Amino acid sequence: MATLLLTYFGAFEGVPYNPTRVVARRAADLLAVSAPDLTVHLKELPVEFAGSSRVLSEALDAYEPDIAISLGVAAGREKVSLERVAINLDAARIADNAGAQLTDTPIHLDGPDAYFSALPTRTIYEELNRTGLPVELSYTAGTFVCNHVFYELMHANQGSIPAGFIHIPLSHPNHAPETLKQDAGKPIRAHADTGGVESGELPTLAEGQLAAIIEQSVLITERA
Ligand code: PCA
Repeated sequence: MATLLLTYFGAFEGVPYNPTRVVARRAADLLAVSAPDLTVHLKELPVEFAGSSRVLSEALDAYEPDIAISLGVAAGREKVSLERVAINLDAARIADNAGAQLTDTPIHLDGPDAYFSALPTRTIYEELNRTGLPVELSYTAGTFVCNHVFYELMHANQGSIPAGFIHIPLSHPNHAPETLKQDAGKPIRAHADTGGVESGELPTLAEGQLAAIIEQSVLITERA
């Protein structure tokens, strides 16, 4: 019986509502039907450089997953980004949720400059793109907490299990229009550091479609 660790994040500066939480839950619901033999552990990671390392490490120790996928939101992106490269660098113009603002700090002093994803990102991309789903291969997960978690995940597993990171765009409930209504009290801002696109446009995808893309990514990874 295989085990999946699926992590997600909560709110952080510029993103008052993080869609990864609901998408992770909905993906787990889909997997309960499509992969009944898979045990799915959902874990929220704090949007903190140090805190995310600690909680991720605890979750890896506790669950000893066979597959580990971390989800983050990248405001402004149009497609689900199958991240391929994690770099050994924390550098962000915004502070994390613990107030830490890091400038050009290595994640592991003795670590390699970069790790490649250990998910079958090319296969996932080709299979899902063929069916018309909005997915892309991405070569930067930014330099904020998402890249940090991606690097930590790869550093911890050293290729021993399929593990990697997927960025999702902002989302809307399945029935809502495709433009995000800005809540005046809680402005949403895209930061390039966080993998976002600072174009002013904030495209969204339906939560159900995002959940299905994550579900399919897991199923393809299991088969690979
Ligand atoms: N996105 C941020 C951190 C948490 C999240 O969901 C990022 O891309 O770094």
